[in-house]
Amino acid sequence: MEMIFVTSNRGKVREAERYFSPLGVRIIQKKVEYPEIQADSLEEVARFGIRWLKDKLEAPFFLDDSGLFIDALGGFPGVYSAYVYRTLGNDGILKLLEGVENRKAHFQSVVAYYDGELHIFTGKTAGRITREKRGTGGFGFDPIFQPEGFSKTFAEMTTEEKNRISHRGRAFKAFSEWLKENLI
Ligand code: ITT
Repeated sequence: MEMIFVTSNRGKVREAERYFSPLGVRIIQKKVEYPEIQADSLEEVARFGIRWLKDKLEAPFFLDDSGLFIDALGGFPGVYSAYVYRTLGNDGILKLLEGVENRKAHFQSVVAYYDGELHIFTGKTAGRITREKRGTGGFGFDPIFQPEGFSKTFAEMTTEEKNRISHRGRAFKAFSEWLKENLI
């Protein structure tokens, strides 16, 4: 079967392809910009995205809204992650955390699937912000995020390694289990 993934982010598509192709699901990227509202949670942003898209696209389709939450910054950038990545980038985050001992952070991902009804799948990964960028794989904040229990950053992992433990991989797992029961 085919699944439409509404995203402008090639990195997310690569992870979805690696995750879903062994399950016989072909991922088709659709770049439709949808408004990312200012809200308190990723789930609200994802729900709004679906509400906005559902009259414009033929169902079924899904989207992913993710964020990096840094403990020492009170959860910032969180729902503002895309903006902060564009403006400050990884170097800006490292600068903000200069001299800060508490490096704890987590990634969260909300996958919203719409097939006439809305289905939400979430995943979370705890870790820490490194002192310098490491690795060239992945995308976004991957070079500065080291998941708990691992010595590599996400950017030093293969897509398969990252998928096994990442926020998005975990949300995809819940999504694929639901698909197996309901569709494939
Ligand atoms: P779409 O909304 O079009 O899917 P986006 O890149 O704007 O793409 P998000 O709003 O979900 O996606 O992402 C927020 C930011 O967090 C963005 O800058 C991403 O690069 C970054 N990000 C999301 N998932 C990540 C991951 O797995 N590893 C590293 N950075 C990630």
